[in-house]
Amino acid sequence: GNGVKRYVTNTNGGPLFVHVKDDRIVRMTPIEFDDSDAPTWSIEARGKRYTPPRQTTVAPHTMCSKSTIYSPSRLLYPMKRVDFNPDGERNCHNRGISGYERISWDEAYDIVAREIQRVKRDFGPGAIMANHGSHHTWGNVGYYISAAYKFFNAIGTTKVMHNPDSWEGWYWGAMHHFGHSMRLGQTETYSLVEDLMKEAEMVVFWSADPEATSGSYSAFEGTSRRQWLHDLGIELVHVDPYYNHSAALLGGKWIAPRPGTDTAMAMAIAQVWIVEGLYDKQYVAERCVGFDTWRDYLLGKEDGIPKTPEWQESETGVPAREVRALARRWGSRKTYLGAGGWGNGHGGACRSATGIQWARTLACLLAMQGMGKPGVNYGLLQWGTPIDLSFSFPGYADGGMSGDLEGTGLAISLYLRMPQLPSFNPVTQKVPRLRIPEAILEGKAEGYPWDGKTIEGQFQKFSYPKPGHAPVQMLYKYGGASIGTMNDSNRYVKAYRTDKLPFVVNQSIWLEGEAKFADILLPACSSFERWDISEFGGTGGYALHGQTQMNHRVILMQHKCIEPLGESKSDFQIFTELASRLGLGTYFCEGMTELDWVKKMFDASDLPKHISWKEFLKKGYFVVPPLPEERRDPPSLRWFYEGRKKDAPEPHPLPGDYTEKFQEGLQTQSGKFEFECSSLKRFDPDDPERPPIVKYVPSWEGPRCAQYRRYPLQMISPHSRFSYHTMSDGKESAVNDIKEHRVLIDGYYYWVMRINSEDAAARGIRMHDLMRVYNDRGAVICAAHVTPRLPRGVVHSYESSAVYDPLGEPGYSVDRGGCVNQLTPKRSIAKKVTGTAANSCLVEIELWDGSAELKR
Ligand code: MGD
Ligand code: MGD
Ligand code: 4MO
Repeated sequence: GNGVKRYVTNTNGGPLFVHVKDDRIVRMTPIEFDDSDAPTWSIEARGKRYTPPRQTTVAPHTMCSKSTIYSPSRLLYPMKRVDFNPDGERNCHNRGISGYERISWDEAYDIVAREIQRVKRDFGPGAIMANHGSHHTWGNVGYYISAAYKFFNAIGTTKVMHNPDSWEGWYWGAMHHFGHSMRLGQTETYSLVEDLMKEAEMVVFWSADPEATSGSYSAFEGTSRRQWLHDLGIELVHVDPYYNHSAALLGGKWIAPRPGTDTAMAMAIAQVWIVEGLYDKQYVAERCVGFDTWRDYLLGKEDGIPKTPEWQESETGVPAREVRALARRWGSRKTYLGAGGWGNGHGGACRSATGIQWARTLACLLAMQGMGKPGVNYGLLQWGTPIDLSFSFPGYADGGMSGDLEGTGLAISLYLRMPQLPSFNPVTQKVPRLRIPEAILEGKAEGYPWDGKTIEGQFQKFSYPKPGHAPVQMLYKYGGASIGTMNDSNRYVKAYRTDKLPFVVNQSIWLEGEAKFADILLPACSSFERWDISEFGGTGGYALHGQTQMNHRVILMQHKCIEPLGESKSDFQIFTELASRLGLGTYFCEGMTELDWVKKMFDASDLPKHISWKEFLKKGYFVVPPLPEERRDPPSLRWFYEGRKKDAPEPHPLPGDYTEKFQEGLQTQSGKFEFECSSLKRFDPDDPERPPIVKYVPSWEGPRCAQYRRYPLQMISPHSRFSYHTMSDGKESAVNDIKEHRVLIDGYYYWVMRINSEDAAARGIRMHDLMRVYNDRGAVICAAHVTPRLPRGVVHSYESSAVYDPLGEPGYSVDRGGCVNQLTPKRSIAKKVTGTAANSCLVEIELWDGSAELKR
């Protein structure tokens, strides 16, 4: 009625009904299912039936979408930096300060196309570097692992090799003990909700705050399930320096080790189990190898130091009796380990200098308790709902229209169902994402790859420049996140402000962060302004079957709810028109519109067996019926525990990665859980940072370091509860009004940093005072949130400010936008890996006197 039309869309924080009047979004709501939608599963546990609510949920960062779509920070027109002349003075050193003028799309395309041709002609293959963020407004066709990959392959680009930042310690560490490389060190994820509910007596949340991070892309789907924990009488423990939102909501015992010291605590737990016989000896004997070597290390036979609860006390600050008590409870109860917000594979502790040790030690703990036994597995009710995974619908990482058979999941998951022109990147030169500044400023960079095909993928060191390739002359960037999300990010600012990078084009929805350092700006529209198709939380790729975080499988038509704002266009459209300038238009889009591709993907899925295209277009979503109870997938790793053939519904690992017989045993050389890792032995048995058995080495940026005297506060910067990285922060978004996110002081929205009450008092700091947070890398102004939810010596701020607002010369002055990643170390977790150690960061804090000076 009254001229309001209801559309449907999907986002990385859940699906939405979008109510539109006169081409303007007026309201957004989660989807409530009706009787025509498929039924909901239920789980019977301990004499009761549990059923999740019949609706989808929405994350805060999605709920504020209206304010980010109509944000004053939207980039609405193609722009050129005023003092950038492609045929004359480029004034690269003025990037970030000189301002923009509006130009036509034609002029913008001409400049970008001519620059692409020029750098290839004058320098050769590799001169164009292409980079994108990790995330996107949603949609399988418009996604970057779809349209952008096709375009970047088509023109030939030096690829920016992302590090596996979400998985870090699991990928570089835990994977060597149990394989699962195709999940980057996360183990199988099937039917664990039911097993936990039926069997577990305790859940240990370790560096896990699913109520803040909601797994990935799954809004509050897990929240209703975790409400059942109390009813089921399951005991909870939270190990986190921050009394996080999950601890606050669910209750339980809170243990707060100093950041980056958890390994010591975990080893002490193992030591107690060994001494008191509280582990599964049969499992360790039959399903594992190398235990004796690790046991000897824990008992002090190697270095004379038994790793007792008393030993760990000086490292972690956690009283020995608490660790001993936890070890005894855990060793005598069927316990789920919820490591990181997914339950396994994530966690802020994996993104620190000791992240590899942490993930490895936790993997060893779970092996000692019989990983795969009923009630003993990874999880915190986030992954593993009993939905039907045999219904085929591609995930967003499965390649979309990219044609990219090498760099996406296309070859495995989609190509045969959705034939398309293949695309190959003729350039094989790569630059590690965390080393972009060095590549540009010093002309050199090295890294280890993110390649999960095999365990050994990560050992293939690469260097920039690659022999015979051109140095990077041009950057094609998607969005403006890096200053808020990468480490020691003043480096990125400096790299932009130099002649060594003669051309930068940024294709972005918002004019924020590093987008303000581009020469040419191409305005992209949001997913609300274009057609697409996707599944709620349907990630695919390395996060195969991420849908099991959801209570229902919901596949969505993403309606074009409104016309693109201003002169913005969809990424697909921009790429099509730019490709046309290079004679590649038809090759890029295959003569199809976005809506044609959406229909093609619909046809490639199992949807047409259940719903017509017309009906799907009209209704906007389809709920996949759940499996009948007797046909549910078996719980993960039960096959391994019972010594059977693998029966998990995943095509991992590669057939050739099995040692004895196909589908028998783990991916490791022995086929068993390896306390002593044969892959690390083969690679470098003498690496002190990653020895074959896991050992405790104190953090290279922590309380044991010399600089701790000058910078006595450990800053952790985990993922924001309210924004999705830089998306929905800043932009005058409604999220800014959440006082835990930003605080309005004297007309400016300041980023929040949490500080222990006594640490604050010692510095004369009170609630919402402006603080200067600094170290040798930079200084950031934050609003103080004084709290008892942190132990002394630890400060907590979320990463990912979208706003970079230097008070003086960019790269050399105080930032009041809140990019705390200006303070985090660029050093990799370990020498022979490329990974972020963002959570190992020493700082000092003082009341801010208004000064803009970086050094004093
Ligand atoms: P995102 O905000 O996901 O951050 O770091 P990034 O990948 O740098 O970047 C997405 C970008 O794409 C944004 O600029 C957005 O505006 C743009 N974008 C979104 N949708 C579209 C679209 O449709 N079209 C176009 N053209 N652009 C679009 C994430 C990274 O941060 C991650 S994943 C992790 S796990 C790390 N975590 C972490 C941490 O724990 N602590 C600290 N201190 N730092 C961290 N950084 C890492
Ligand atoms: P983090 O917030 O980095 O999340 O998901 P996770 O990796 O699980 O870390 C979880 C907890 O670890 C935090 O509560 C933090 O206090 C704690 N922690 C930090 N250092 C230590 C330590 O040394 N020891 C211990 N024991 N705990 C520590 C990340 C995941 O979240 C990812 S990778 C992405 S890309 C998504 N990002 C994201 C987002 O930006 N916003 C929202 N709302 N949700 C998100 N979900 C996803
Ligand atoms: Mo991540």
